Amino acid sequence: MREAVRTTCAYCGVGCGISATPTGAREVTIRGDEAHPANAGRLCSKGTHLGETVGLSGRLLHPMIGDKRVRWDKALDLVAKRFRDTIARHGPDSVAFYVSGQLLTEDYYVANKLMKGFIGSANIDTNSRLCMSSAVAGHTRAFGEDVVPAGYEDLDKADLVVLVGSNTAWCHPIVYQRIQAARAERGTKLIVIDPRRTETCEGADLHLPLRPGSDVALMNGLLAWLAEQGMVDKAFMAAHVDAPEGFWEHLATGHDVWTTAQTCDLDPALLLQFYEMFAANPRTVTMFSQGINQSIRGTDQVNAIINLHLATGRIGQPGAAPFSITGQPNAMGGREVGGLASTLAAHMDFAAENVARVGRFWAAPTMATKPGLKAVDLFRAIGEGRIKALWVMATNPAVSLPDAGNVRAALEKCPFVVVSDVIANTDTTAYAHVRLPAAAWGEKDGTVTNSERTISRQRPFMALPGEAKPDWWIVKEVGRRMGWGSAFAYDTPADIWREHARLTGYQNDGARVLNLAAHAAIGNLAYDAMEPFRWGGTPFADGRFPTPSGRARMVKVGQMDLQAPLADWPLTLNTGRYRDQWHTMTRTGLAPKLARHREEPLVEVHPADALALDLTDGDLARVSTPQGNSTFRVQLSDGQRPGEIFTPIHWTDQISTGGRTGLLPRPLVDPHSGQPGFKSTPAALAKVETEWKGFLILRGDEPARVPCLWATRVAVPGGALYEIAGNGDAARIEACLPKGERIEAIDHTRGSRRIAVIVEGRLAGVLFVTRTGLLPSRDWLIGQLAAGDVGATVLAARGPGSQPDKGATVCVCFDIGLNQIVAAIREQALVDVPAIGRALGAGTNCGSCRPALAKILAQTNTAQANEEVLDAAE
Ligand SMILES: Nc1nc2c(c(=O)[nH]1)N[C@H]1C(S)=C(S)[C@@H](COP(=O)(O)OP(=O)(O)OC[C@H]3O[C@@H](n4cnc5c(=O)[nH]c(N)nc54)[C@H](O)[C@@H]3O)O[C@H]1N2
Ligand SMILES: Nc1nc2c(c(=O)[nH]1)N[C@H]1C(S)=C(S)[C@@H](COP(=O)(O)OP(=O)(O)OC[C@H]3O[C@@H](n4cnc5c(=O)[nH]c(N)nc54)[C@H](O)[C@@H]3O)O[C@H]1N2
Ligand code: SF4
Ligand SMILES: [Mo]
Repeated sequence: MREAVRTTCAYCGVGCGISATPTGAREVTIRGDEAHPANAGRLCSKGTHLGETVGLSGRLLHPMIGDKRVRWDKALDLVAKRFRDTIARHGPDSVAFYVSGQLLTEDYYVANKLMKGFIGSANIDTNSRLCMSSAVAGHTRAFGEDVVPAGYEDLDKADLVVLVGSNTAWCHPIVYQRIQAARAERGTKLIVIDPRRTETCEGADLHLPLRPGSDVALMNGLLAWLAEQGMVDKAFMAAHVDAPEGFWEHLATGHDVWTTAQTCDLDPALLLQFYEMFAANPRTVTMFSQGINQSIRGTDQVNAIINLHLATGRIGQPGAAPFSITGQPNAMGGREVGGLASTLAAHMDFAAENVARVGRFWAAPTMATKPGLKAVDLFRAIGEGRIKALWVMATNPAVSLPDAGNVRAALEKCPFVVVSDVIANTDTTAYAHVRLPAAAWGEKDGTVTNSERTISRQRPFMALPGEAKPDWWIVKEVGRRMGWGSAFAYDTPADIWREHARLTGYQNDGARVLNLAAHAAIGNLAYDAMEPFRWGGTPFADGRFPTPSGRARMVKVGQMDLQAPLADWPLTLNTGRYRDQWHTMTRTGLAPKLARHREEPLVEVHPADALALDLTDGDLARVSTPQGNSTFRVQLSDGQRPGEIFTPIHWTDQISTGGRTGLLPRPLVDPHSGQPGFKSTPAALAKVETEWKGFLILRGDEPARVPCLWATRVAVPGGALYEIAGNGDAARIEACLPKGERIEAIDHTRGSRRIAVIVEGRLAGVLFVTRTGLLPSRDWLIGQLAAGDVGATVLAARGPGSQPDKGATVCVCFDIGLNQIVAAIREQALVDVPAIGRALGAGTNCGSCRPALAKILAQTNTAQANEEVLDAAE
């Protein structure tokens, strides 16, 4: 066994430290790094199961031109030549990079420098445009610079935490656990503002299920009420904050409790409870993410929150801050290097003196002098033929951009598409002329910045497989081949780090808070050994802001008009994440344990809507919008508001025939930030009938194309499970089974079909289909993939003395299902989450399922109480 390597988690912006101990060439034991300030040793379900994703299944291992493997030299020469030729013929703005918050800072820096300093265009945008560009725009409007004025320790010190548009329990689980610890230890109050009742609400004191898009009305209403109560911090305002003309007059009308309650569709009593809790707790952290940012008025929503904090002086103080929590592991690093089309570099914009300064520093021949195209506009320009060469790095836009059908049409038309990815076949690489194999997590070497501005090292602990290369290396090789050898003469990530850090300090007299100059003059060994550190200290503690006047700015924001439902599109579609999947599933999709939490893409529907549409749990239904349609499995949920449905963003063409959320949202964006309004799209829902349903289990990781209406794949130990449904003869599905010894039971009258294929004594494939009956639990059959001899009784789908169905997996660490938990609560009269932990182990490792356990406990107790009432009545 080799020594443990300290690195940082591959996934979310919490940025947890990991201690990775390689146990084989592509095997690793993962533990939380106790010395890391972000997590102090804790990891959520995704981090805990990172080890399941480091195999080579599906990896892109060689440069490819079309379907032909080529040498690196050939691929890089082609990329350089095509970009050079396109620029020569059509100018610098005819090419573009579309990059990602999943690049390391060093990768990002090199890509940004090549585009903005040498190609001479700012057409480099990033998936962070879809993620937190409204927060960036909001910070810049209020503070003069994109600085997040909070740290995780503020959550320990706050008396009130308000989560707005954030499903923290699923998306930032370690931060959520920290908030829950503060609740337990200090009685910190927690309020959740989200149209859906998510698991984040399980541990909250108050949940405000507001009408989507009404957050400005809510925040303005609160500020108007505070002003009326005399709770505005006049001294702080006078010393440090400018409010625009008419700001208070604007709030003085139309923001009373009744009007606000009506706009937000909330009970006025609930609203007042929120107001009073906010008023009573000066130490407030308001944490927000996509429910705020991903709106066509996202920037105004951000400023409505910041206004509250400025007006009450709740900023720059321990436990008091507006806190934009970031999604991707290096969303913040991307902002620091300036990798958005709307920023230049190192927290500088395109003001002439900045362009000159950065041009001097880079010794750049052709500086971009104006912002480039933002993601949605950029892909529109590709579709219109204005951009003729595109390089995509570490993102999957064919899935994740709004109106993805049109994005695909644009990619199809683009004369030259390069994709750098770690995975060979994604919905985006399908359009690539050139695919470049990038280094993946565990091989990459560089730095990332988390939500609280802490910079940490990602360190490699595995060798680069095949011909994979780090992203920075790929970009600098293209830069060199385009003729700028000396500007891209980096040998190691440390070379790039030093240059980036120097630029942040270059001619920075304090006007820019971001200044890493103190970390610039370090040697390679010191870079390797770099400990996590946070830049910026406690921003704004002295009440000074990086605006020309040194004062923060309130922004006058009004509630947008909320449309009444449209006749053809009567529902509102909201989209977001699942606890155990990451985005387009290229990596979490490889982990059998993570697949168990949600095995199919669900559309969550309020029971009243389901009744009207004749839908029940487990049906298939088509979600349509003016942009497109896709089919999902129905799940009834009283956590939805009536009229609103929710679908997950994770499923792609690679793993499912349905669940394609990306096809559905409108490509409408916020006017300041260009961030799309992913959370709210007019939609319709209709049942999809099928004549039969079934499942298919196949050994190995070669994906099968199952020819039927519904087929969705998840990884299981040793193979894959497909849930399937369709019309007509199901016999054609048999073509998906491998060749081998067949055991079969086919009942034509009842339309049932059970087939198992045995190869060399081991189970290689199973197909179960029924037209009328029920299907057995898949668990035992899946277990047989790993077992040795399989007997002739395999079609019974259960072994001797096999256990009852465990139900949907809740705790992935210990593989505990819903049915087991309900049974234990009932039989052992368990009263709280720790008691469930003692009885079953569930929730005692990573803790990600504790909110789910709390919910199951409450539901089981209610069901039991109802049964007792009924019993008593009889
Ligand atoms: N498990 C998991 N974790 C992740 C990720 C992942 O893919 N999987 N991705 C990471 C990334 S990149 C990101 S950006 C973050 C995202 O983290 P979050 O922002 O927490 O996640 P989402 O599920 O996108 O949306 C958050 C919530 O906003 C609510 N919402 C919708 N409309 C409104 C509204 O009008 N007002 C309010 N107040 N709320 C609204 C939704 O109902 C939803 O519950 O997660 C990060 N962490
Ligand atoms: N409807 C809807 N759409 C959304 C959202 C939503 O809430 N609703 N959320 C948006 C948000 S916030 C985000 S952040 C995006 C995320 O959307 P994407 O960025 O498209 O999603 P990922 O699956 O993370 O894509 C990352 C790609 O990079 C590859 N990759 C991983 N590591 C590396 C590496 O080191 N180098 C290279 N070159 N490639 C690598 C992966 O295999 C994968 O193909 O989705 C956005 N889209
Ligand atoms: S909260 Fe989970 S996914 Fe996010 S960084 Fe920590 S371990 Fe990784
Ligand atoms: Mo994101």
